[in-house]
Amino acid sequence: MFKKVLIANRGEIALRVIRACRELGIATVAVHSTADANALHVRFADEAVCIGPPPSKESYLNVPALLSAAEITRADAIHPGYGFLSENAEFAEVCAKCQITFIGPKAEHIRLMGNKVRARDAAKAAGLPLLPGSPGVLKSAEEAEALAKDIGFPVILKAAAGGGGRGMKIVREPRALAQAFATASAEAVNAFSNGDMYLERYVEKPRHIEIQIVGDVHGSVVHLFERECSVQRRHQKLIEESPSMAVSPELREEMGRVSVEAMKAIGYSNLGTIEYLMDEKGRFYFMEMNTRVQVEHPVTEQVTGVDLVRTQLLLAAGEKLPFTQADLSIKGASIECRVNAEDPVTFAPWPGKITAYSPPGGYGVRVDSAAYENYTIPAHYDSLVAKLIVTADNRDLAIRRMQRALAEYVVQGIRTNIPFHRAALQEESFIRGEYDTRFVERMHASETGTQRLRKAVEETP
Ligand code: MV4
Repeated sequence: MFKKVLIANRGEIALRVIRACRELGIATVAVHSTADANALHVRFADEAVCIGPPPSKESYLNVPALLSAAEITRADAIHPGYGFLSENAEFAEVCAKCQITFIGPKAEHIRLMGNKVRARDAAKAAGLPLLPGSPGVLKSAEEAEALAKDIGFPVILKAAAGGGGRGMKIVREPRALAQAFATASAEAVNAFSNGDMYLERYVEKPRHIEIQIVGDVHGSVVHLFERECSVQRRHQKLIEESPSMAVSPELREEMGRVSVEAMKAIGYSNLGTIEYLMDEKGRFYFMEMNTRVQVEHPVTEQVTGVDLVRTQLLLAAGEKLPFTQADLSIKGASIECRVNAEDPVTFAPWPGKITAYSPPGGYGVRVDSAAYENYTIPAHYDSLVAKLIVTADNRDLAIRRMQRALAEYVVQGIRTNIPFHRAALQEESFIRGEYDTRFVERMHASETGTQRLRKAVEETP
């Protein structure tokens, strides 16, 4: 096992990794920007190294500074968390060159999944279901037009280097396609220095369902069932849950089985998440794969009893999977609300000093956060204040427990989206489990939705 792990991240995920290391008897090194000198991850780690000024490019993304920090502290592994360098294949390679274990999958798989066209082709070859679309990269507007006529409209153009909602364009009629292709490709060159595009049939009201995968370096792979992440705004997830109301036991078995088979086929190891779009008929299609630990991993931990970050560390050290598929099942229901420092109505970021802080607790409540009273949330990074996770025997009780926990939560001095969550969890479509990726849009457009939101703002201290 590793003797010392450097955590190339900040905030709640840095704490999550530090805690897992401590339980394994592994020493930890925190790195931080000058803006994070008072951050909790710095205090929780055994050692801390300042790696640069506030902008991420000069600190948390600064590869030479990170490797120097690892070298001077004699760390033998780096955990990248999520975001930052977690899906950077070059970083994973340079770690290996420096004899430092990158805690994650092979660089080859990070690179493969980072290119959405190659990922799509690999998914198809590995037996995953795809929407009808272009094989490989689109070579011209004419090719796109011919394909779209076969597939039928609407279609969606996506950038090979995009992902997570960046570099996409929906096209609803044949005469709009050539222009859309030119614009989207030019935008992709601008944003990613890669104008490669592909095309798929567009699904109007999809659900976002993802399968958690875990593999060891000896070829064993299992799945840890699904998470539903359809409550999003501008591709930022707000509420995640496991299990999904849209997934029957039979569908769960099938989605899990094909996902595991695909990962075995490509020789994938460590944690991974296969994202699927689900249409109104419950058919599922490969969308993208994430090659990191995800923000929403706790809901899976809560219903399976598997510590995913501990498992990630064990697998990176070469250990065999400590469980088989037959050992795994879902117990109860878990929901996560992402508490962000933002206006609950407009979603405008609202960093600043937390003047009063009292998190909820009690049975079935978990708060993954790096916030504390008098802490100032810097404006340089994401707006996540806390992940509030509840677990219960069934989904109805989980929703009630979440409402109870949200009502207990005191965060003063900044604005948070706690009122948004209180209102969202009152939506009939959420309660029934009949929602899709347009949920937030619909809630904001409805009279009762906005009324509940206003009332929740008033009731939140
Ligand atoms: C789609 C789609 C509909 N049809 N692809 C958004 C994120 C990126 N991973 C892919 N995305 C989508 N791809 C086809 N063929 C709709 C979306 C989409 C979406 C997907 C998941 C969760 C929220 C979303 C919000 C808008 C669009």
